[in-house]
Amino acid sequence: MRSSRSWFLLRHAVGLGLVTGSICAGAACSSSNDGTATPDTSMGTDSGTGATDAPTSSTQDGSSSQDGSSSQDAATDADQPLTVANEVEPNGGMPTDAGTPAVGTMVLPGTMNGKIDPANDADLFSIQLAPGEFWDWTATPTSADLAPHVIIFDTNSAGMNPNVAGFAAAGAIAKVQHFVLSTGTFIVGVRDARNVPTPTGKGGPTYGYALTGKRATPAPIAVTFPVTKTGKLASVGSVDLYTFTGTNGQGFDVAVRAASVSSTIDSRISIFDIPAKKVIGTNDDDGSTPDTRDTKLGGATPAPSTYMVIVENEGTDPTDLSYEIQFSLR
Ligand SMILES: [Ca+2]
Ligand SMILES: [Ca+2]
Ligand SMILES: [Ca+2]
Repeated sequence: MRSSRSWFLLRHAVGLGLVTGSICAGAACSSSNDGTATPDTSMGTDSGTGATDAPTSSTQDGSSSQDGSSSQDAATDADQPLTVANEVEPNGGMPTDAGTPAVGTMVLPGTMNGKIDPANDADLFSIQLAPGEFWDWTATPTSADLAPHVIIFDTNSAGMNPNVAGFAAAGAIAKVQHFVLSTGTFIVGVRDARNVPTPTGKGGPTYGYALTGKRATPAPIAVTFPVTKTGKLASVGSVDLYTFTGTNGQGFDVAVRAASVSSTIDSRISIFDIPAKKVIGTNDDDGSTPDTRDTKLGGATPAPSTYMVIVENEGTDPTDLSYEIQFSLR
């Protein structure tokens, strides 16, 4: 019989395996992946500073009209009614007598109040998400004891949703931004970051948290090929978004450079067809370096549409979250 922890980690590991990606809509697309992903280790502090780059609009190439994020399922951050609930244990994924993992349920947008208690506790809540949605998650400790770690993952090992995670130092707020790529059965999990991936005994009655999930409005930076931009993620769990409308049918590549700019980001990129609400591909390693920091994703015969590019960090080092992103035509 599996322990709750092993179930959690199993799913987590499965999710990480999915992250490697390949590509594209249409026939001839390309990408590389290495089949590996950096495990979700803990520790470190959330850089937590700096805002996401402000959207900067740019003129499109005239081949199609730019609609920006107008086709997003926009929702305002403010005034969202939050469903507030308290966790009910057991919810750590321990199989029940029927063999079903014990998982709580969280209604979104909402707040779940819970505790990482006893030591090494994990709290898992099933959630309902849809492709194209953009979610802001925060886990706010109720004392300086908890170093919150939040992960959102798709329980389906054949799904198209990579794990997203964020964490913070003891007493600080962990943040995660999640652009949902595909339909799935999702779980949000809370632990103490120091218990990830190896339990260290952290937890207890003072390790409380308020976990909040709110809809956010994507504010992508509009780009026109070819162009190179630089960016900096706001935290280890934050994403940056870019959008473009078509390339006149011309093949293209989007590459994120982290290693060559001495960033500590372990990048991952995904491309999402906004009106079709369909993920085109995800890549977490372009194979160009011994590590997995750089990524590349593209297509030879892109369909005319408006796309969202999601830039994420799957690493755990917040030292330098800057990066360079290249949009090039073939
Ligand atoms: Ca708990
Ligand atoms: Ca629990
Ligand atoms: Ca990577």
